[in-house]
Amino acid sequence: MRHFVVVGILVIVMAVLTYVGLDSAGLMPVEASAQSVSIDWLWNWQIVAISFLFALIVVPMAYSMVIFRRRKGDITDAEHVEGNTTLEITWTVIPLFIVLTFAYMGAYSLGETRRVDPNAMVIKVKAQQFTWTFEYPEYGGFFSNELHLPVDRQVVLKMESSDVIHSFWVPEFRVKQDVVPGRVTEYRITPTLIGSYKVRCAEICGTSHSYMENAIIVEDESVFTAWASEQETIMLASQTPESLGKILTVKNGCVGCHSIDGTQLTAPTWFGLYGSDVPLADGTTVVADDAYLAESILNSTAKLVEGFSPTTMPAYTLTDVEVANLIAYIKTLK
Ligand code: HEC
Ligand SMILES: [Cu+2]
Repeated sequence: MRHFVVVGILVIVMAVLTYVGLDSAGLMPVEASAQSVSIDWLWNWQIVAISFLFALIVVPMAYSMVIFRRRKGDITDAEHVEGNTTLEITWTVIPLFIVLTFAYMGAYSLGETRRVDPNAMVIKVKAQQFTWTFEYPEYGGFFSNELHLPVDRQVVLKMESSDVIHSFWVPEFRVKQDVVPGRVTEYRITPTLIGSYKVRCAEICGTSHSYMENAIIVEDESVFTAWASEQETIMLASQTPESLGKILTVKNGCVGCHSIDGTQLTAPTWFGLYGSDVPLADGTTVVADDAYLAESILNSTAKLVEGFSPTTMPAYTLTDVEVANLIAYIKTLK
């Protein structure tokens, strides 16, 4: 009996220590969405259960190894134990009850994260190798590579992929959703904390998968509206080839691979490209004039830039006018 009391106390102490240790390890980033509350609640109870089960196994094992070890010179057999029905029923029924409770809590939490707010703002998301593009239908359908969100308002992202499977993941929002070609998947989120976050792709989608990060900015409703209205105005006022070209580079995700300021991403930068001598993979050089740019945009593998892979640039279907606008925009980058 004394052993049971001692082990019982040690199990409780160990469980508490394990829980406090895991809890203070800071395994989770900040909680920045309404949906994360029920997920973190579930997670917390799982950590409680895990800490207790860990103590329940490790403490009696270590205790037995020390207290009931074979003494020097002891060559007798251990006491022979037949089955114990009460014990077996207990250790079947209690875990069954715990598992069912967690099943219920899981279902409840899932329901909470999917709770629909009829006033949710729709934002369309396009995932492509290797960037995200956001479209705001409520504001004239402008495109952005940054996801701006108003705080405390539910948004529903309608997500599509133009190539392979990607996965939309913002650790601070907790919820994660795959983006599958040929389907529209939904992601509901109510950001609750103003700040900057990052969406990252959580599905290995190709060589530059790790570059597939875009900024998320959660801001005050008024700041958001000002930003969105400004983007809408810019888009509506965009009539020059240069500005239309710029919009196309966002819409088509070109700027996920090509920088406009000289930074080296996964493709040659466009900064200072126009009129420069481009070294090609076959050892020759070519002057980046209109004809070369047009050819590179529509058929990027025709002349391969030295040091770059022929397969990474997607094949685009663009009209002649769109290509001309893109070139007009690239010309301005110097
Ligand atoms: C997935 C990454 C990716 C995307 C998206 C992408 N490109 Fe490219 N692009 C590349 C790579 C890699 C090269 C260099 C290899 C080659 O020449 O094909 C390149 C080459 C080019 C070149 C020739 C550049 C030079 O320095 O000579 C132009 C022009 C170009 N792309 C325009 C575009 C436009 C316009 C878009 C959007 C409509 C776009 N690209 C989208 C990866 C990309
Ligand atoms: Cu991806």
